[in-house]
Amino acid sequence: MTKTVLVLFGGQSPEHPVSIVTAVGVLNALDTDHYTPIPVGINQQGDWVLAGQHQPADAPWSVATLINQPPAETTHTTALSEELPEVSATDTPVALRAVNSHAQLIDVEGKVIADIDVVFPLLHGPNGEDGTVQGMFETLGVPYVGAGVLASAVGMDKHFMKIAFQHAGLSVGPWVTINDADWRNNKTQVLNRIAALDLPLFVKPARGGSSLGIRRVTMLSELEAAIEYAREYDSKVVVEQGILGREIECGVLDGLNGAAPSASYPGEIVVTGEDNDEFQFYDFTSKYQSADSAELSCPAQLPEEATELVRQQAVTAFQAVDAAGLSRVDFFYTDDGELIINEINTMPGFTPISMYPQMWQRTGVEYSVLIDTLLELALESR
Ligand code: G1L
Repeated sequence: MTKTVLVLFGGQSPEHPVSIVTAVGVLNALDTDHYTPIPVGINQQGDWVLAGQHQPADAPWSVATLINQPPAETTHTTALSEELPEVSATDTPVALRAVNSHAQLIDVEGKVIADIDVVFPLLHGPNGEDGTVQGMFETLGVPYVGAGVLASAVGMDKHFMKIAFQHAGLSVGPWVTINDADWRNNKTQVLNRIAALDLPLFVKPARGGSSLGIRRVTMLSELEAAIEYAREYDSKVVVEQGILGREIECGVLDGLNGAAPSASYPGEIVVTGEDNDEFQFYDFTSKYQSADSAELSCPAQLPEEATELVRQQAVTAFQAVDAAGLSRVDFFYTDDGELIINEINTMPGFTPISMYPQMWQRTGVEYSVLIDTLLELALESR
């Protein structure tokens, strides 16, 4: 008997397309001897629909057979399609419910489509990776891959993330958090606190999975506008002092049977183009377009002690936010050899060519093994 995996993707976020590509990667790599995948897409309206209905019946994630209807007309000719079709108006709306402490995927009439053993959530942004959807799974009592409610929420909140890291003894860069009330009532005081930081500054919405709403400030005269801009995305804003250093990332994978989490080799994106400003940061577009001028160096070229420190601190960061499953931890490595933690991502890019799976591959763990391990972790009684 295989376990039924609900692969939940899409969602109401700008990263909807990234999520679809990720779902295709996971669905193609899933070990179908042990798992039966059921792809469910969340469309831009927030509705859950059965995906894969337009796939050929022999596609690994075809659900045409499950819902007892012939596959729709399709242009796909191969079983391993590169793309899931656009979520269309004819896709069957579905919902998840719990009956007799078991999760069931049902249609709108309440007919059971499948019993669900585990959920693989591939969602970004609000209601995806901020702990809310994880809370729904907890309430339904269905196991799910990845971080729980608390770690997901902390991983989405740059203010609380930094506090958790500091408490665990990790170095975070200087920063100022601006709450809505602070900004409305004590603006001058807030601006004075920020003036104590060194330029350039990065002004960011405190909660936001993407790079949206972020501005780099090189003159204090630009600061207020940058804060107002970030506030369009979140009423809470963090202002960070820019850190001069190399960006080093590290993958963390939880251990099975209570074993400690392990860390991949550290990785670094090496940009070979001319655009090499020290403080340049990936904007929303360039972050997700694989520029051929950028490539992964893994293991990153670091002194041996620094490599070990990155790996240890990545595991410390994972534990500091009470993460589970996997996380990608991002650091700055300064010219004086100091390591400063930037952030943890409890839902890192996870296509087969994303940083996290690539770093693990260089460490000797294949994409399909990652997926297997994550599902096993989720199914372990915790
Ligand atoms: F479920 C996991 F494994 F925890 C998980 C969930 C989500 C890993 C990675 C992701 N990543 C994404 O969903 C995304 C970055 C593609 C969001 Cl669109």
